[in-house]
Amino acid sequence: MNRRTQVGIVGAGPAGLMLSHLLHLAGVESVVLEARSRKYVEERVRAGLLEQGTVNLLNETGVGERMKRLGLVHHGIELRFGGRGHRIDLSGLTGGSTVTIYAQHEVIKDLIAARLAAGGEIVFEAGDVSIHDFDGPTPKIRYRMDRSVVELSCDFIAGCDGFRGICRPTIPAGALTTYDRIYPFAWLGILAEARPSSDELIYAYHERGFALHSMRSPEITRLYLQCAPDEDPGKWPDEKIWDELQLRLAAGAGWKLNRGVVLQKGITEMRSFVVEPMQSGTLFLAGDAAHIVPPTGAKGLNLAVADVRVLARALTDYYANGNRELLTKYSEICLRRVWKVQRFSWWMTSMLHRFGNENENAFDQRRQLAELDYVTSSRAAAQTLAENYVGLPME
Ligand code: RFL
Ligand code: PHB
Repeated sequence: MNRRTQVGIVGAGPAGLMLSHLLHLAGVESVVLEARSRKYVEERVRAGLLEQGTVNLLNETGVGERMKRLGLVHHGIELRFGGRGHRIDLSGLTGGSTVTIYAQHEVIKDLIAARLAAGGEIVFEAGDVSIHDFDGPTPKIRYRMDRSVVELSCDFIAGCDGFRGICRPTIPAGALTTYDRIYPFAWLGILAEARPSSDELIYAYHERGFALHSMRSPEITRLYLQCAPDEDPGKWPDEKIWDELQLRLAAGAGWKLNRGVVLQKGITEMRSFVVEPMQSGTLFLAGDAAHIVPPTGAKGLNLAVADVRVLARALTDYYANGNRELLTKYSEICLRRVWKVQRFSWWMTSMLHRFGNENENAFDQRRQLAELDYVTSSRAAAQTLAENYVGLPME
């Protein structure tokens, strides 16, 4: 079967769905092809922290209603080290900006509902998706639906299929330059039926390793522990996880972490990765397909949304005015933000984690503590953290 659309989008994550939504609002037609089922993508536990700009965009484009009701607005975060907590006043340091805790899969549900209500098309469980002819003006996406092969012709392809998708690897070798850093640790994350033990997020530097206290709702806590990159979650029974979190997050004698039933457990690898350029002919990469950051700065989802804002604007200008200039500059515009966010995520990661014996010595630990001390005692340093954490302005 052959069919046609203006923009073919591979992947129904935050990048693909937001792009489809923004294009629809600008009168541009798209079809989203997703390898997984709707249920799977609506339940996949991932990010939880939205920058001010992401929140504004969801509100301004009519998909912020549930987020306004269920999201938790945070005005600050806490850095814990040396057994003490130090608050970074995000709002006070940024002229009133905040971050919002609202789970990524809730954003996904809201975007899917909005696309379907507007008559948009998302093909779930699309099999064997492949992309073709993007070196010319009529690229094609092939996929399998039930027993038949479908060919979708389009003007442009948006590769929004995440880090392990097919779009980036289909670009001929040699056309892309890869920048990559793998860290010698990972995060063991849990989602637990436990009241958060603090109103704000806690990032803890501890001699046993990093820990993070986050949340999803007044009843659900999200917690992470630094662990080995090849850690077997099977070796971490729930009690051991709670004991370790208590040790690393403790500040002062009386502080007690609320415990509860562990609902989900998983390992997250820590990596910094960028490809340049983020486009090849009529194929444009966005979100994790083009770059990933270690989660310490809470930036991946927000960066994916920032990319597709730029892409939607460029495509809209092309369809409305026949102007290709923004499309030509897509990669250049995105990469300026991408590298600043890479720098911030690397810096937060380097400041807060133990790097292990081979790469680390007593000097590094003293340096990390001095960095934490500086960030929490100098207004200028705290402001640098805060303006990056709430999200740099869009170009
Ligand atoms: P996604 O979300 O991976 O979506 C890609 C979609 O493409 C589909 N797909 C395919 N579809 C068709 N054909 C194929 N061949 C396909 N291959 C893949 C996939 O099924 C999927 O639906 O990429 P996108 O849209 O670029 O979004 C990126 C974000 O998901 C990611 O950056 C964040 O989750 C990262 N992240 C965080 N980001 C934040 O901004 N704030 C946070 O607090 C935050 N915390 C986190 C995180 C990521 C984590 N993990 C699990 C990696 C915490 C964790 C633990
Ligand atoms: C989360 O809530 O999942 C979360 C929050 C902040 C981070 C990373 C993850 O830096």
